[in-house]
Amino acid sequence: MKTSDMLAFPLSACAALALCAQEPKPYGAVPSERQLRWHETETFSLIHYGLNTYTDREWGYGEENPALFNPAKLDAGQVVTALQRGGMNGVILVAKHHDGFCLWPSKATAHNIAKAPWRGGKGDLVREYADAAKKHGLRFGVYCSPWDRNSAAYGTPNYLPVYQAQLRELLTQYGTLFEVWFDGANGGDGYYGGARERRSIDSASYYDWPNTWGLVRQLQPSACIFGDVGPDCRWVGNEKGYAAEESWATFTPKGKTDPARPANGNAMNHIEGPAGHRGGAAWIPAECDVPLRKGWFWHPNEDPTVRTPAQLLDIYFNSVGKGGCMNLGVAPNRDGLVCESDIRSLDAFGGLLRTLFAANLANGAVAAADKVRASKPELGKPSPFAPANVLDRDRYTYWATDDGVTNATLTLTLPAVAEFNVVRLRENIKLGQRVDGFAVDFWQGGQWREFAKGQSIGACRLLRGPKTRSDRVRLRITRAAACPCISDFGLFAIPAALDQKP
Ligand code: FUL
Repeated sequence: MKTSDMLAFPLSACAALALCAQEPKPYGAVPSERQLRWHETETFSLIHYGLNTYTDREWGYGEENPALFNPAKLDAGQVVTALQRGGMNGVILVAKHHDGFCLWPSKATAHNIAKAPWRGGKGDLVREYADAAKKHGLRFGVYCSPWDRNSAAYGTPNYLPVYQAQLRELLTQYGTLFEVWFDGANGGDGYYGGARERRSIDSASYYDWPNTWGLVRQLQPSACIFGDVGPDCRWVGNEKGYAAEESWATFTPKGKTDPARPANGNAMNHIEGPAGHRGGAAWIPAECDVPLRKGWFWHPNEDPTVRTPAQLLDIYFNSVGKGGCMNLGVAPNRDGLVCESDIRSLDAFGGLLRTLFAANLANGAVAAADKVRASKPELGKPSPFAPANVLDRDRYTYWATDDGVTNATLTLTLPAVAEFNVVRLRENIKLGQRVDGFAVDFWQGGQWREFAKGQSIGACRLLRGPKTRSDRVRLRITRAAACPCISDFGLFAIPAALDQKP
């Protein structure tokens, strides 16, 4: 605009325009940068592999002989490639499980991979996974069990420095990590350096969480910390990979001893993980973990338990499709490789995801809305919050309404009749979770019919319905805590041959 035009423009209209052209103010708790990257990661795998793989156990006692670990064919590249083909964007390695055996040559404990014959005692499995992940473009993370059934010091004050030293090694030697997993299982019987007894600790205070988590913040500032109730992502509260039908990324963790600052083991309300809390105090989205097989570790008799691609797709809809992340447990076998049955399922699932989301049937549609923020058609310029923003591939450009407008409808007119059975919605979560109620309708036989409705949208809401043919689809925002900021409205079709119920 030229200066002369600006002067001709009435001051009050100018001020109003400036106000409305501003971004809406964030509503409630919002994600940090590290959490935004975590949401974008969507799918990753948790690798359980170690001495338990050879002893056929889920929880090693802590006395297992490292001599058992000598996988001649081990190839982290094979595992990571299988994950990548399976649609996974990250991998978290269980570097130490409850049995205390470290898969890297730790200086903090003698019970580590240097004691194994593998690679002549020079092996470092964390390094091999970190390198393979980097090579194949997957993000990398680690799980280091707080509970250690091998350590003689466990249960005494002398253990914490050992645990923190292990973490420090993992946080400094293997490049950038996207997530550090803190498991909630704690205390009980174990080998404990030969004592073979039961040791209980107060998990709220024993691990000095503020300082232990502080190491992650200090040494890996972009890593999300996973724990029962956060602080960055919460356990979904079950090991089925399912969030609740209406799941919120916000959560108010409650602790036994310090209600405001609960730590792992101190958490009172992790059972509320599936749904989270509407308007919760912090942004702590659900991480939905589930093993591909029955157990987290590989067991010789569990080949028949490998989940089918249809089951994995269902999990995906109930995790990523509910605004969380899907964390799929994969268990390499005694060769240190993903076995054929698992590869078949991963391949089919990954292929299914790629096919499903390759063609957005809303591409080329014309988007229009009854209400648009900062809409000034007289200026001949589209609003920065135009409805068309829901059609680009950017999660952070969005359609918005003016402040205080919490009912609005956005209609997509498709270039031709399309057949879809999946709808994808996203909010620009940088501005918080704002929508409380919505419905998706399609135009058929001269009237609008409802495809689906719900309450929460957040980072991603996937709605699966019957095969639907239409050339007009609309999103009705029926309730919102603040003006809606919708960044995605996509239409997809699960190929008929793969559209099976799990
Ligand atoms: C649980 C652990 O006790 C299991 O062994 C497994 O590691 C799972 C992912 O978390 O709490």
